[in-house]
Amino acid sequence: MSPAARPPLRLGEEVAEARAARRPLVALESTIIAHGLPRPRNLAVARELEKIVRDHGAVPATVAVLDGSCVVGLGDAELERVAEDLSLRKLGRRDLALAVAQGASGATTVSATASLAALAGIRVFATGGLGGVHRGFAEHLDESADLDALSRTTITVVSAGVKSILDVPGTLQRLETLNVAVVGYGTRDFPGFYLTRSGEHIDWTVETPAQVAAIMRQQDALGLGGALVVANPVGEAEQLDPVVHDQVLASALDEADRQKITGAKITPFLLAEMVRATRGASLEANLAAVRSNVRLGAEIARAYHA
Ligand code: PSU
Ligand code: MN
Repeated sequence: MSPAARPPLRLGEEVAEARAARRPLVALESTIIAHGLPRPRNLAVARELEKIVRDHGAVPATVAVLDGSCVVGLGDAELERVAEDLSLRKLGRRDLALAVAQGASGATTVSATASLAALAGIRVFATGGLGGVHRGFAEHLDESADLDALSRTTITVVSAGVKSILDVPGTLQRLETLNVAVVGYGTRDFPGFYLTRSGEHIDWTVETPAQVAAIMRQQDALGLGGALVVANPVGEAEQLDPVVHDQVLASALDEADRQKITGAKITPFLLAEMVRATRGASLEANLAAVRSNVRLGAEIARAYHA
C-alpha cells in the first residue's frame, strides 16, 4: 500500500465534528467564489451560502486547496483568502495531486470539489451551474472536466442545470453517455442556469427532498458509482429576461472569439461579460439560482441522513 493510503485531506473543525456526530453535510465549491463572482461581493456571497446551509439544518463544507492542503470546510479567514487572493489557481480534479505535491493554492471547480467531498464522505454538493460541452465544440474541442468527474464520483450535485453559455443539448447527451443520472426538481424542463427553462426535456422528475434521498439510497445499494444531478430551476420571477439573455450571450460569445479566449479562462470570461452587459442582472439570477440550490442541498442532505 502507498504511504499515503489515507487521502491527504484537512477537515475544518465544524466539518470534523459534524462527521463524527453523523450530521448532514453539504459541500460548496470555491471556483464560483474566486473566479465566478465579482469582488468584493464574492466574500459576502460565500458567507451567505454557508449560512443558508446552517439555517437549513446542515453543516457547510466549502472546499479549496491551500498551500498544498486539500481543505474540506474552510474557516472564515480561509474563505476570505479564497475571495481576495488574485493569485489563486482554478483547480480541476486532474490538478489535485499536482497542487498538493507543489504546495500550491487554488479554488476547486465542480470536478475537484465533488472528488474531494466524496473522499471526505460528503454525499451532497450544491453549486450554480455545471460545466459542460462548449458551443462550437465541432471546431474547437472543449468539454468541462466536470462531466467526466461526475461519471466517477458518487455524489448528488444540486445545480440550476448547466451554464447556458454552453451547448446544453450536447452536454445532456454527454451526461447520458457518461452514465450520470439527471432528475428535475419539480420540473420536466431542464433548467437554463440564468433561465428557468433551457428548452430541453428531462426524463425523470421528483417533488421532494425525500424522493431525492430515496434515489441516493438506491445508488448506494446498487454500488455502480456516478453522480446524481438534481436540476433545480431558478424561479421565473428571478430569472434573467430570456430575450436579454440571448442577445447578451451572443455578443459575449463573439467577444470571446475576437479575443481568442479559450481553455480554463473561457467560463470566467463569459460569466463576467454577462454581468457587465446586463449591468448586474445576470449576477442576480446567478445568485438566486445558487441560493436556491444550496437550500435544497441542505434539505436533501437532511432527508438522506434521516
Ligand atoms: N457555477 C457558477 N459559477 C461558476 C462555476 C459554476 O454559478 O463559476 C464554475 C464551476 O466551478 C465549474 C466551472 O466547475 O465553472 C467550469 O469551468 P470549466 O468550464 O473551465 O470546466
Ligand atoms: Mn474547458
